[in-house]
Amino acid sequence: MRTVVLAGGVGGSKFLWGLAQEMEPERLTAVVNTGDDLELHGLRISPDVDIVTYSLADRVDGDRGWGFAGDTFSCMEVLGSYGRPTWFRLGDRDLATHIFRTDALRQGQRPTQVADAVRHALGVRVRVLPMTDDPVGTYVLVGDGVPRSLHFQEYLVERAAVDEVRGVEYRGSGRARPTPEVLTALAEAETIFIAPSNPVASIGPILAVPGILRQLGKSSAPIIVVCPIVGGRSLKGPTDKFLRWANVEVSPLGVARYYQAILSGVRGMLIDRMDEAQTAAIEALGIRVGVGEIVMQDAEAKRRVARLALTLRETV
Ligand code: FO1
Repeated sequence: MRTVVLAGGVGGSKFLWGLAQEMEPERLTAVVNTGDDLELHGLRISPDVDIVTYSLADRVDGDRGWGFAGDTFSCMEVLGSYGRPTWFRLGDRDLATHIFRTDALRQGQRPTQVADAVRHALGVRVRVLPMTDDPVGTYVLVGDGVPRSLHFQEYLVERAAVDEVRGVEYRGSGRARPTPEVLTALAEAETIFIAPSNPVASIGPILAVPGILRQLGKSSAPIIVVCPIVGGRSLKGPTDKFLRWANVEVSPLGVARYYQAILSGVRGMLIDRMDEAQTAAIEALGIRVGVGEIVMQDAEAKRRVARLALTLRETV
């Protein structure tokens, strides 16, 4: 069954890793958020694409959830001594990816081609597609009074997501075009999963690309959401802050309503056993609910969540 997963970084990569063990990886395509991309030290960095690729290659640092396992940060140390900012830590091995990407883009390759070259070099059989080849930047408005606008990575990493979210902008998304690869993958998909990533900051930029939303609207493939909220809390990062800003209840029901307001094809949602009491309310929206343990702390848990999602797919 040809399957597409809309994914952000860490949550998306765990779900994809599990799916890649439970189905034929060649039938799986990840459409990955690029709103978190940034340029630092003259290098083009695409964190979510890299996290997904390194995870699928079994090369990601399991504790951090980003970068290569066993990486060192010698280059950062020296850059720091030159007075360069070091809040966004690029490992020595990771830098090779950014150098390769930056050089290839300068030579005229598309981000999609670069991502494909990296995943092939790392032996990844799942197709990893940036959501667009056009520039999109997620910005977060923070502060009382006159709000300040921070790039998503400044908000998340430099300021450790301490600020309340006052607004979110997906700059460039209105002009961004989906790539032919993304359009074909969506058109051919028999199942579309939305990974347990931040619905506003990670999946939001993907859905903000008009051509992607249009193609999702045309698709007859069921859309199945893996819930990023368990027991009223985010599985990872500041998802709750983003949901509150969007006036979305921090619960599976809130997430179900949020996606249903944007997408017509939401047919299933996988929620945690802890939230089982919300099943009837979500099913009243016309969304079939699957219940299980969805926190993905180890390899077996990732595989279990993938199996639960695939089983739910059979019932919608
Ligand atoms: N996250 C951090 O919390 N601190 C970092 O210094 C950091 C560096 C980094 C470098 C490359 C990369 O691919 C990801 C990196 N991340 C870092 C993760 C990243 O900020 C986020 O987890 C994602 O963008 C959100 O999905």
